[in-house]
Amino acid sequence: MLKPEDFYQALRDAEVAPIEGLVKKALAEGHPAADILNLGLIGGMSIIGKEFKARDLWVPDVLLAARNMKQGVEILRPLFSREGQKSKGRIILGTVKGDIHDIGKNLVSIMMSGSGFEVIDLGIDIPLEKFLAAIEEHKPQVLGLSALLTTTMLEMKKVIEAVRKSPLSEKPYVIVGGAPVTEAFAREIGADGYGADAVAAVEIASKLLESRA
Ligand code: B1M
Repeated sequence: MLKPEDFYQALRDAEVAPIEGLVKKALAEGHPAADILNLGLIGGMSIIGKEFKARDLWVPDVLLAARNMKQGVEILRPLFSREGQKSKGRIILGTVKGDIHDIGKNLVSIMMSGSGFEVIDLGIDIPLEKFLAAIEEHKPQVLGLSALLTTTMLEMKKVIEAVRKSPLSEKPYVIVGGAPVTEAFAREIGADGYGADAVAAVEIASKLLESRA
């Protein structure tokens, strides 16, 4: 049985070796990669989040945990990838302006690639002009926005409005997600879809493309 507390301990370590060891051990024991991700890494990170909120941890501790988490995710990445398959559609992903959180967005990127989407990941702290330029250049069917702060959630609304008002002939569907984002908020800001997690993001993007076909 995978215990989030074990992953929490390894995420808090100053070295990356413990988290790498834990992920590799779980794989060797036959745990599915999705369980290691959801129960282990995300479970451990949610304990970090609670302690950060309670001020039992500080930004440097969380930065360390984020570095360790990324390392753990990298080990799992190939297990979610499906190289060489026909593209299901193109998606541009990015964390909106003012926001540098990217662990969740990176998971969405991994799951999208693993499900056959061609992913163009713009990164973090992306201003709306950059989203618009990338849409014009790459002509994606879907734009995915991530935000982790209550303050930056509102930036998503600005991006959606700018996409809708733009003179682009083929406008992408816009899906949104991130810890503070809800289905109701997504509807309120005019998004086409909301994903509570990375798997849900893939499901909604796939559904939207099916409805267009
Ligand atoms: Co920040 N941080 N942080 N942080 N941080 C939160 C978000 C916070 C909730 C912590 C807390 O107080 N409990 C809080 C926000 C409070 C609020 O807005 N109400 C907070 C704060 C306050 C801050 C700073 C302001 C702290 C400071 O400087 N004083 C600062 C802001 C910097 C900035 O962005 N301008 C800051 C900084 C940081 C670090 C840099 C230290 C680090 C980020 C490192 C990195 O990402 N590279 C960090 C971290 C790690 C966190 C917590 C602890 C963990 C976030 C995380 O990675 N979770 C977080 C606490 C929490 O969320 N409980 C917190 C794991 C990840 C897998 O989940 O990102 O939710 P998540 O992604 C999920 C879903 O949300 C969804 O799928 C993912 C997989 O299931 N999803 C999508 C995400 N994007 C999606 C897009 C989709 C669909 C689904 O469609 C496109």
